[in-house]
Amino acid sequence: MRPEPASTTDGHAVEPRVLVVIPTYDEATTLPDTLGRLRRAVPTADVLVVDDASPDGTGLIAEDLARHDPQVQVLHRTGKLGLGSAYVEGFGWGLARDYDVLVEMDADGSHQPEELPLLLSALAADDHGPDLVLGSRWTPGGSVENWPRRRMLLSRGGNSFTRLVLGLPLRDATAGFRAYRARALRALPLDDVASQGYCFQVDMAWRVVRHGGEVQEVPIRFVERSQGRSKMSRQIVLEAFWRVSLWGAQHRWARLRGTTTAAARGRRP
Ligand SMILES: Nc1nc2c(ncn2[C@@H]2O[C@H](COP(=O)(O)OP(=O)(O)OP(=O)(O)O)[C@@H](O)[C@H]2O)c(=O)[nH]1
Ligand SMILES: [Mg+2]
Repeated sequence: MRPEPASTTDGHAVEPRVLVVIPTYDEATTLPDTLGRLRRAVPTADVLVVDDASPDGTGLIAEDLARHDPQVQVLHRTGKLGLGSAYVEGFGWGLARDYDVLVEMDADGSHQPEELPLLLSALAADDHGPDLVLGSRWTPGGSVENWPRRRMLLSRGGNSFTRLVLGLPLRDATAGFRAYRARALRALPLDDVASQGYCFQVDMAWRVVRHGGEVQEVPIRFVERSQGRSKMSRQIVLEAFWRVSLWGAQHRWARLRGTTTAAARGRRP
């Protein structure tokens, strides 16, 4: 799942083409600042905003920003179809245009665009670098600012549950600030992704690991949004709980069947 080292015909290394996918739903108050900071922090990266017909007019604001900046594009969808499908559509858009790296980032200011170079350099460390880099809140050096205690507990508890049930060796599998090598995404089936809420993040990390990909965590500073409204809901928490439980059960069952089939094969004359 390693990307070809990008090089010109005369052998010089070229910068990987980076696309940052930003899903938006009612982020009129946060998107302009996030986008401005991102464009200053990593001027070579292109941006795709995937807006789900936000009632607050985020789509129009994004259009206006795109009109003044050829590196910003907007994908308009018909209604609130969920974070997971927004990313899958954004990835499809980027892969069809031959980007080398696809980044996930929230519009709400929780992810610091100034930290994106840390993720990108971890990904590009060398040809044997990771397939997916997570901006991790719970790895040493990572931090969370302005979260109430119950949100801390939910995130830490969710990650412990994921480690236990799936055996994923990650501190922050629900992290939403991350960078994928395009080649790693191309190797995955994405048309059956059904996760909508933040379990989409676990789903994707789990898919990369199951396909033999390497995931690395780099510490980030996560800052609770100061404007707009969180889309986190009880439904999203419940979705994560039942999907992770189901994946864990399916995985154990498949392993058990693999073991019994192998044992049965061993008994054959
Ligand atoms: N296109 C699209 N974007 C969404 C949808 N739901 C959330 N988003 C965006 O996804 C990003 C993350 O959403 P948040 O509301 O911050 O949710 P969260 O980060 O899981 O929760 P908090 O930790 O409370 O901020 C933001 O940029 C949202 O606008 C959706 O259904 N469609
Ligand atoms: Mg958020």
